[in-house]
Amino acid sequence: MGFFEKLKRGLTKTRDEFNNKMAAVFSIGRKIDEDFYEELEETLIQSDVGVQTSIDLVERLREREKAERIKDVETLRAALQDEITKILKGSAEGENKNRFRLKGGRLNVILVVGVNGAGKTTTIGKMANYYNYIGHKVLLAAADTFRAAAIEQLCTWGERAGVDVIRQSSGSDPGAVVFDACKAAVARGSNILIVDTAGRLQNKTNLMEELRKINRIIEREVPQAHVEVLLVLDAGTGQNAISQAKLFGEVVPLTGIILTKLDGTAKGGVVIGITNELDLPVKMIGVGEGIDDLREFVAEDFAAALFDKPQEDMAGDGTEDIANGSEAE
Ligand SMILES: Nc1nc2c(ncn2[C@@H]2O[C@H](COP(=O)(O)OP(=O)(O)O)[C@@H](O)[C@H]2O)c(=O)[nH]1
Ligand SMILES: [Mg+2]
Repeated sequence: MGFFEKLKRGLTKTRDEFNNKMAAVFSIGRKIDEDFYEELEETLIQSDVGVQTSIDLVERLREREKAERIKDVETLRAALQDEITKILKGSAEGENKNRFRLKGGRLNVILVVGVNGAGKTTTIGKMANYYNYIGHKVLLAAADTFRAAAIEQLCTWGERAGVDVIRQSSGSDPGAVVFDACKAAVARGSNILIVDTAGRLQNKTNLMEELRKINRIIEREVPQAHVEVLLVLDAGTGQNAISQAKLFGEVVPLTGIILTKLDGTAKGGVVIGITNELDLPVKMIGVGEGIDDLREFVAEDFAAALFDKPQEDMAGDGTEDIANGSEAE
């Protein structure tokens, strides 16, 4: 299957679902009244946008209807798409915060956090493969030391991607692994160090301690490094993803989100709620289990895809190959 085919398939469920629901609300010639706004709010909530964000969006539309003297639903629909794009871009001023950019001339540490099964290790494998492929010096750290299988899984991805993994035996201190990995990254002149972590939410205190410690070690050992803390969320968990994000945000300074498994769910609307309620940009999305199933998130395209009728070509699919991954400072 070609690249475009994969993209198209990746977002099909979310797109079709959102599309059908919106088509029902914004039916041609419909009057803009109280009933209309109520139905729109309900439909947004049903599309996993989240209660608060749905209310916010409807409020913004009411304001625009008045300010711009909007009389027809077609124009209002375009305004909704516009408001959703603004939310997804993470800024009303036009600057796009979504773009994931590496810093040139120094080490980039990417700390990957999230609950068990969210897709951390898989995503790290995809990222390692991509950055290695375009010529970066990538190193991985197996700091999910709780189960031997977790370490093995990362090593398997490392082999597939052609990237080394710093590891210790299972049960060892994750902080020690990160310490070793920081030293190794500096010694080898790596410019990207990606750290896999455990996500055992059952034991919140331990998890918090572990992540805080890892964060401290990175700050101490490689103070010159640019650090990104990316939270991996399974799109299929819908609104639950927002509470996970809040919890992790209390522990580590999150800089962005990677939303996985968009290929298997119709709940992609959750992206809007996450960005709005947490003020965190979605940086990348996972659209499959394969090594090249990771995409850069493009706000405008994603929003357009939600409103576009399914098309034969891939225009407005909401994704872009994660090209141009680096930027000099
Ligand atoms: N369909 C699909 N499956 C994914 C995606 N990302 C991860 N997975 C699957 O989700 C499961 C858990 O992933 P894993 O990386 O082990 O999660 P971790 O516990 O957070 O490290 C695995 O079976 C992965 O193949 C994705 O974007 N799409
Ligand atoms: Mg894992």
